[in-house]
Amino acid sequence: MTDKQMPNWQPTGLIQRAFKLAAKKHATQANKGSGIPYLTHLLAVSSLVIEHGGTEEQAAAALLHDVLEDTKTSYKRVKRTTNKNIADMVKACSSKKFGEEHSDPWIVKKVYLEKLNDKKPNDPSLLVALSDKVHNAERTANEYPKTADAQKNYWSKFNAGYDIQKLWYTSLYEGLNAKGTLPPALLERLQVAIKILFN
Ligand SMILES: [Mn+2]
Repeated sequence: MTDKQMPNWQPTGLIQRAFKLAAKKHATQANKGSGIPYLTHLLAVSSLVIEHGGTEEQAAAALLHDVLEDTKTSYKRVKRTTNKNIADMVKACSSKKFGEEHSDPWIVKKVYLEKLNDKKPNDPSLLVALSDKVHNAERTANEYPKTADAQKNYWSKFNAGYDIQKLWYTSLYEGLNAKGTLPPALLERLQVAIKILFN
């Protein structure tokens, strides 16, 4: 007799293939200002997705969520390696690239926020997007300096400064929260990190 509970899902090969493609495509990238492989972010986001009830497809999409935006990989390649559901989620998580004429970092963010607001509440990419924002915000909060001067200065290493980052994170939180379908515990983690960063 055992009351051992089985996992909600078993890997079918999708998540393994997603990992293999992500590890290969992001192999030369490190987190901002460190030698830590970028793969840590992808694993953390996928883990958050799984911890909050995500499916294997959502977990696989999390591993690949930056592959279109940050590497030379096509939608077709993602779809061929995994499937259409996953490729569509990855595409939904990507910000559109603009040419030099749109170097204003807010324009890219504004387009992403508009796209987010148009998404149906049951869109499977939303859990991946929220997990991505939670990991970014918590990682930033963990390395955030203690003094006000150093805090303002901290944002200079990002393309967008303090004011844009604040508007970006608060708009993201509001947009994701408004869907009414995402795990409250995960939304709260984003809110807590935002309070630390932009108090
Ligand atoms: Mn990301």
